[in-house]
Amino acid sequence: MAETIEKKEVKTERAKKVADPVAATIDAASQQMIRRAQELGVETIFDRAVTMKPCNIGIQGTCCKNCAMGPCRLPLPKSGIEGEDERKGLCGATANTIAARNFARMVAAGAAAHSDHGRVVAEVFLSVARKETQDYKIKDPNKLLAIAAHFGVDIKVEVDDEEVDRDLDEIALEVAEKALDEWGKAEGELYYLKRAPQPLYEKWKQYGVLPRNIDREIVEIMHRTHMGVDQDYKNILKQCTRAALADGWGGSMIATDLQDVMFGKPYPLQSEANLGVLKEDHVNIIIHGHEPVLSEMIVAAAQSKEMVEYAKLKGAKGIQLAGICCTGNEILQRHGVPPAGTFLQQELSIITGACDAMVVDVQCIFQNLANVAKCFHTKLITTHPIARMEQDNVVHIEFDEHHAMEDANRIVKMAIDNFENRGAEVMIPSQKAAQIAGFGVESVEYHLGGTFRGSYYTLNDNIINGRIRGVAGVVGCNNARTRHNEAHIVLVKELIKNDVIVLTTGCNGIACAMEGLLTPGAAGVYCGPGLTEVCETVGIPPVLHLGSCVDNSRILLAATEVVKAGGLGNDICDLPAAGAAPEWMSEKAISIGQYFVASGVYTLFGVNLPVTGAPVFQKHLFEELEKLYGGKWDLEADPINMARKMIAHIDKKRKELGIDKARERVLMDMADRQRLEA
Ligand code: BF8
Repeated sequence: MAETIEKKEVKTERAKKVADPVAATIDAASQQMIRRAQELGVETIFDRAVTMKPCNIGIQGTCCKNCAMGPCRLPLPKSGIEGEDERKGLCGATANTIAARNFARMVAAGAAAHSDHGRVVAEVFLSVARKETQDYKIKDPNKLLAIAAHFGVDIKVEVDDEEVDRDLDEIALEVAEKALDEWGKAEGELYYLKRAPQPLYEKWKQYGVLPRNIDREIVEIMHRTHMGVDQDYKNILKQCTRAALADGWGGSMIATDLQDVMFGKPYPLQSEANLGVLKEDHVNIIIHGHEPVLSEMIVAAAQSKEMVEYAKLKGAKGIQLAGICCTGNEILQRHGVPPAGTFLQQELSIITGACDAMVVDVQCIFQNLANVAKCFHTKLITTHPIARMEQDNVVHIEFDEHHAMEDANRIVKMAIDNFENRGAEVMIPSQKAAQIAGFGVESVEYHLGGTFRGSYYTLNDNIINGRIRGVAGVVGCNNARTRHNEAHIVLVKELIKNDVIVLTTGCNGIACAMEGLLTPGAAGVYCGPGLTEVCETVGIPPVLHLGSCVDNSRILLAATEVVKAGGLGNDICDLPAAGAAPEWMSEKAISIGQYFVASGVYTLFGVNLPVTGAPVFQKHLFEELEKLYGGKWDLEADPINMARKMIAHIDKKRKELGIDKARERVLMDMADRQRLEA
C-alpha cells in the first residue's frame, strides 16, 4: 500500500507543470533564477501561476460572499446582457451592487494599508516630538516648517510686539498631535484636502466626499457593504471616493511628509537595480516590505563601523544592503541602497543562495518566502506585530521605536553570523543597471523650476511649447498573471518615445530602473526629440522616480504645483496628464486609482478589473465619474494601446488648453528634423 502511494506522488511530481522562464518574465536575471529554482526543485509564484487559474466569476467582480447564504455568483452570461439585467443574489443584490461592494472593500483594504503605515509613522514622530526616543530625530526642519502651515500650526509667535520664530520642539509636538488626530478626530475634515487646487476642493465639497477622518471612512465602507445596507452602486462608490481621498490626501500624504521630516527629503542620487546588486563576498541583507521606520535603522546599523568590522571578522568583505518592493524604494530614495528587484523577484532573491537575511515588515510579502528560505541558509525575519508567519523557520524580532537601534543591530548581527552558513549553491545573476533615483516635489522644482520665478515654471513652459507633450504617472505592482515587467517597460518606452515625461513610483520605478530608463542617458536613446532636449539640457532622466506607493502623494502634489505655476488650466483635470498601473495586483492600487480619478486623472489599469461582470457599474467608473471629478477609470491590457489612449487623452487636453498648435511647431523645428533624419 505504502509503495503505491509513493509511486503516485512521484508520478504527480513528474507531471507537475512549471513556468516557462522566458514566458514568465522579460528580465534575464529573473529567467536565470526561475530556471535555477526549477533545477533545485524549489517552487515559485511563476510555477503556481501555471498550475492555478483564477476564478472566472471572481475576476468579473460578481461573486458576493458577504453573508452565509452565499457565496452568490452572478457571472455575465456568455451572450452578454440584453435589456433588463435579471441577475440577483439570494437577497436580491444585483450584479452592480455586488461589484460595487467588492470594489469598495478593495478601496477600504488599500486605504487601510497605506493609512495604517502613515499612522505608525505619525506615532513614531510623536515619540520624537515628546523626546521619548533617541534613535529618531528631525532631520529636515524645513520640511516640518513647510507642513506645519497645512495643519494650521503657527511657526511664528509674538514676543513683545515682535514676531519671532517659534520653538521647533513646540511646533513638532503640535504637528505630531494634529497629524495623529487625523485618524480619529470627531469633527471637521482632513487638513490636507485644502492643499488641492481650489476648484477640485470645491468639487469634493459639492459632491459630499470630503473625508472627515481617515479611520471613519474605512469603517464606513465596511458597514455600508455589510449584508443589507447600501444597495445603490453610485452611493457605494461615493464612499469609495471619500475613503480613497482619505488615503491619497490623508494617510499616504502624511506618511510621506513625516518620513521626509524624520529621514530627510529625497534628492537625486546614484544607485543600481536588479539581482546583480547582491555580492558573493559580502553579507547580503535584503529589506522587504513598506514601512521605512525600521529599515532606516538597519541602514544605519549596517553602515556602522562596528558592524562592518564584525562582518570582516566573519570572513566577509563588507555588508551589502538591498531592497525589494517599497521599503526598498524608501531606502533607495534617501540612501541610494539598490533594489534587488520588484515584487515578483522576492523569492528569486533568496534563490541566489546569497541572501543571508531577509527582513520583512508589512504588505506584498509572499507567505511562500518561508518555504523558499527553508531550502537555503537564509534567515527570514519578521519584524511587525501585525505581520507574522506561521512557519517554524521564521524568526520574529519585534521592532519598537523606543529601542529601534538595538533591534536593528540584532538583525544585522544575525545576518552576519549567518554568512558562514552559505551553501555551495550560490548563483548571483550578473544583471544590474545604473539609475538616478531620489526625485520629489522639491527636487523636481529644483530641476524643472524657473531660476527667478521658482515653482514649476520651466516644466510648464516646456509643456506649453510642446517639447514635453504631457505628463504620465506610471505606477504599481507586478502581477504573476502577466509577463513580469513587460507591460511596465513597453508602456513607459512608448510614452517617452512620444515626448511624454513619466513620473514613477512603486514596482514600476524598480522595473524602469532595471531597464536603464532612470538615467539621463536614456533620453537620447528612447525619447522623442522634445523630451530628449529637455532631459539633456537639465540633466534628468525621462522617467523620474518619486518613491514608494505612499509617495503617490508626491504625484498629487507635483500636479498641484503644475496647476499653480499657471498656463495649464485651473485644476488637475485640465492638465495634459494621465495615469496608469499596467501590472497592478494589490488592493492598494485600487485605492490609489480611485483617488487619482477623484483628483481629475484619467487612470488606466492593465491585466483586468473586477468590475467587468457589472456593465452598468463599470460605465459609472469608466464614463460618468468624469462628469463629476474630471477623471475616469479605464481598462486596457495591451501596453501599446494603453499608451495610445493616454497620449490621445493628453492631446485632447492640449487642444482644450489651446496649446496643440505649439506642439506642431516644435515638431517642425530644424534641429529636430535633423535628429530624426540622423
Ligand atoms: O506598495 S507597487 S507590488 S511593493 S503594492 Fe506592492 Fe504593488 Fe509593488 Fe509597494 Ni505598491
